[in-house]
Amino acid sequence: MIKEKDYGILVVDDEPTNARLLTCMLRDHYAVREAYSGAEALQIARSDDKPALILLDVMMPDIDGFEVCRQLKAENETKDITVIFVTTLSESAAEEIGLNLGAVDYLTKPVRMPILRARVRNHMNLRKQADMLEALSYIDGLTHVYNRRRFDAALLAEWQRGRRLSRPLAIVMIDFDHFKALNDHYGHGTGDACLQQGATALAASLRRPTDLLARYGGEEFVALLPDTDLVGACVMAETMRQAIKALRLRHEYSPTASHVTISLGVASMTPTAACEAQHLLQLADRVLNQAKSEGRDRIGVARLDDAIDMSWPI
Ligand code: GH3
Ligand code: MG
Repeated sequence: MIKEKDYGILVVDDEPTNARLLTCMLRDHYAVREAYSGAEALQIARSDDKPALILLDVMMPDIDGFEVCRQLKAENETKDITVIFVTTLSESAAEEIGLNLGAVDYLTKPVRMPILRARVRNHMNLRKQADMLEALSYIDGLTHVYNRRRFDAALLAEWQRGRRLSRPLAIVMIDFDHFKALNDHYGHGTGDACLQQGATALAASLRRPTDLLARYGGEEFVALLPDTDLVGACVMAETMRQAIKALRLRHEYSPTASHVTISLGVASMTPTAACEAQHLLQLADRVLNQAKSEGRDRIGVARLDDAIDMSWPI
């Protein structure tokens, strides 16, 4: 989720008095920080507490503003930070260089407060709209949990993180049982409502802020659980199974139970260079299918042997 505090400003100028002046013009509306060199600006921009927008002086003794901007735009973590150049240089050549490097705007000193505030406000609004659109593009329209696109990106990121830190990563695949029969007998609207309530209950079962629930497709969902071993993931899977059961959604046409149930597949492994994230997913999918064939409304658990088998094509 995007928080208002994520929209801070960094003012960069080797002359502290200049930086102070801009800070004073903006601090009533934004959280403003200052940096007095290119190196310091890059360090703050690369930190966990990065600014949303940088007001960047061009002429600085060590790393100049153009170079700071070039580095910011070249790195994935910092490329989305909005950069506005502030300089005494008024030649169009300098402005052109700045804009071509990826800055969105260019202000010349002396900066007038109403102009500065208006430009910053406009660029912040654009930034917020872009962030909101991006966030929406990761949400499933029917159930409002994350979609497959978000899951795929998160799986890759968590796989790499797990590999770096040698921490286990778990996946729980979740599939509603006899869902076609539910649609056929109660109608698609009831099916949709069931998926909505089910997704909400599944998402509420997750405890850690790093856990993620996504709709994988149709009536299939997936939970991504970083830093979670097989035992921990099984506990989560059972919590989710019980949460769906507790909804008591009527399903008289299910051969498994009189209410809606789910089957789950659980897999966990510590990522290594020899293996890809897709293997973990296939492993969870495989044991989910086992749970289905063994009677549904149950949890399939991947054994270590299954993980070894995965080195062979399936
Ligand atoms: P199993 O227990 O083996 O999983 O049986 P199933 O009937 O759940 O599985 P199957 O793959 O045969 O059918 C899945 C059904 O889920 C068919 C499809 O129409 C329904 N479905 C998929 N997405 C949606 C949706 O967004 N809304 C509704 N109402 N139904 C959906
Ligand atoms: Mg199903």
